[in-house]
Amino acid sequence: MGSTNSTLSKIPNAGDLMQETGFSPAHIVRLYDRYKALDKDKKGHLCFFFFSSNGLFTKFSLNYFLLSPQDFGAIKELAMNPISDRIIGAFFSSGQEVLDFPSFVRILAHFRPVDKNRPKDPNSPEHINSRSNKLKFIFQLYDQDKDGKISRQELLQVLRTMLEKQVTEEQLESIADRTIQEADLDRDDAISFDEFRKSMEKVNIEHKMSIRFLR
Ligand SMILES: [Ca+2]
Ligand SMILES: [Ca+2]
Repeated sequence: MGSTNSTLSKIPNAGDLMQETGFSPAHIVRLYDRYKALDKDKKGHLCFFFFSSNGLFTKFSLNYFLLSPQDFGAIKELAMNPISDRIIGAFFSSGQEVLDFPSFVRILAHFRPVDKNRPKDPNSPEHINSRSNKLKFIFQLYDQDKDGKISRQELLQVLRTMLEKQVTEEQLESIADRTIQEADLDRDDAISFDEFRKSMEKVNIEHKMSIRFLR
């Protein structure tokens, strides 16, 4: 595509962003077009979507959509999952109100498939889309008060958001209790990041948390 380079030159710090996120020039250009299209009302509003079919860490599937707020509201079964705010919230520092392009790209970079061919250099910093960073990303969605632990309340809140219309409050509580019981190794009734990582050991998070950006 001849237009790739000319668009790329209009994107501030495109080179640094590619370096940081591992996106190719074509990816960056495509994401930039998407960002521009989404931001046409200049509100900086982007809606993300995240839900799990059964709500459990250990068997969870991730789906992701990028929609304008209008589209978002128009799709009924998606509209009952307002968890999108959490994804954005996890990446906003307090006081930040607009999702700028670099932040947008960094969020999406967590969903980039892991490159099998890219050689691992032990001295280079960890890639944004590494397994560990993908897990951290999910963990942050649960850990709303950012104290490094997922409390029963925090877990319940996420489960409620994801499963509200499908299960009763009692079922939600029993899912939360079971999830904590299974993951909570030091018995403090909360799930630390280490415990979370262990509970996800058998989950192919690299695959589940991947989006093909170019089709
Ligand atoms: Ca917490
Ligand atoms: Ca614990």
